[in-house]
Order: sequence, then C-alpha cells, then structure tokens
Amino acid sequence: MAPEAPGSSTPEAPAGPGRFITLEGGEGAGKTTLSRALAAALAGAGLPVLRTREPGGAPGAEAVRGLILGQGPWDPVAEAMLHFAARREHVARTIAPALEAGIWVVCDRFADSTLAYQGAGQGLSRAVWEGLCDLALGPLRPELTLVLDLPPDRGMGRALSRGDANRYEMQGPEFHARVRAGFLAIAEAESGRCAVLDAAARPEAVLAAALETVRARLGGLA
Ligand code: T5A
Repeated sequence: MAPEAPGSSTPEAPAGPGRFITLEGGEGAGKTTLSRALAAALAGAGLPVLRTREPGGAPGAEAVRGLILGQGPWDPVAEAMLHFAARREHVARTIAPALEAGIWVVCDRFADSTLAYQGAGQGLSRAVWEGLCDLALGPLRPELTLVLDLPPDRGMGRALSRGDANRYEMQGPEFHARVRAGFLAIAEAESGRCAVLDAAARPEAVLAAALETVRARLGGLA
C-alpha cells in the first residue's frame, strides 16, 4: 500500500497495482548486481520496472545519504532517524508513485537494513525501529524481500576490492556477524515475505533463484 502523502491527513492511501520487491544483505553480498539482472529480466518479460536503492533514490534522500555515509559517528537513534528521513522521501517521491502507476519496484536495501545495521549491529531497539516504520512508511511494506546471505568475510572481500570503504564497511567482523544474524532472524520471523538466497553462488545462479522465488511468490512472470 502507498504511504500517507506528505502533508496529507489521510492515514492510509489506497494500494497501488505495482509490486514491491526489496533486496537485502550484508556488504558485497551482490545486491546491486542482482538488482540490475532482476530488473532486466522483469523488463524482458514485458513488465514496467523501476530499479532504485537506499539510502537514496530521491533527490532529498540522496542528500541525506551524503550525511549518513560521509559524516558521523552519529548517535544511534539519530542515525536511524536519518535513514528513515531519507526513506520517507524515497517512498513519497519515488516508490509510492511508481507502485500507484503499476510499476514493479526493485529496491536495493529498505527498512530491514535499518533493523539489521542499526538494530542488530548498533543496538537500536526494535520498538524505536517499529515506531519509525509506522511514522515514515504508514502501511507500506515490501511484498517480497530477497535476503542475500554470504559469510561477512567473503562479502567484505568483494566490497573492499572496489577500494572505497564506507563507514559501515570499516566496522569490525563482530559488527558484520551481528548484521548477518540480524538479516537471518528477520527472514526466519517473516518467512512469508522473505526468502534467503545463497549469495556465494555464481551471479547467474543467484538470478535464477531470485526469478524462481518471484514467480512462486508474486506470479506475473511467464
Ligand atoms: N545502511 C543502509 C544502514 O546502515 N542502514 C540502512 O537503513 C541502510 C539503507 C550503504 C551502506 O549503508 C548501510 C549499509 C551500507 O553499508 P552502499 O554503498 O549503498 O552503502 O553499499 P551496499 O548497499 O552495502 O552495497 P555494496 O555495493 O557494498 O554491495 P552489493 O550491492 O551487495 O554488491 P555488488 O553487487 O556491488 O557486488 C560487489 C562485488 O562483488 C561482485 C560484483 O561484481 C562486485 O565486484 N559480485 C559477485 N562475485 C561473485 N559471485 C557473485 N554472486 C557476485 N555478485 C556480485
């Protein structure tokens, strides 16, 4: 369902006909690679697709991304609020209009990343995360979340091979182990929405598993 529009007093907007898929996982798990391939496959099947990412995905949200990744350290609640401020802009300006227009949205990271990184990783309470979800997203939640699971040392090896580590990538192995466990706990608790994919597989195999899951859970693909 679409979120409440900024400034609107209507708590719940009507559901849009588009489909909302999110990709989640730790550093270097292959989300960007999969989002490109998945969006291309959906478009190849004749579906209207929008590929987007967090933090970012709208002009204001991209500006907040610069604050989150370029500055800090932040107080953990302030950091979570920055992620949700960016997310609210992203939803209001990009995701909700696309869903309302019948577009399939493939989003690289979403609210589960805040629960895994700021919650499991940095100690933010689930109650605060839930409050921020309700405030920023209204009833909007992804229909399908693909969790790319990979041992953190392998993912970090992939991410660091690009040579431009961000603030989160520079955290120690215990942090990344907690983030991985956080994503797996989310997937286990919400198995109807989430599917865990083996991100150690070759990119073509990860795409095949993703497409099989999309077909099984959402339909709409030949
Ligand atoms: N964050 C974000 C929070 O803390 N809270 C939040 O709420 C949100 C939304 C964003 C950072 O912000 C944090 C998490 C992040 O640290 P970012 O720069 O957007 O940072 O980076 P990430 O989202 O982490 O994405 P990465 O670019 O690090 O990794 P990806 O997208 O998972 O991986 P990808 O596809 O770029 O691949 C990395 C490398 O591996 C290769 C690719 O070719 C590439 O070289 N690769 C594979 N190699 C072998 N087998 C495969 N299957 C492969 N797939 C990809």
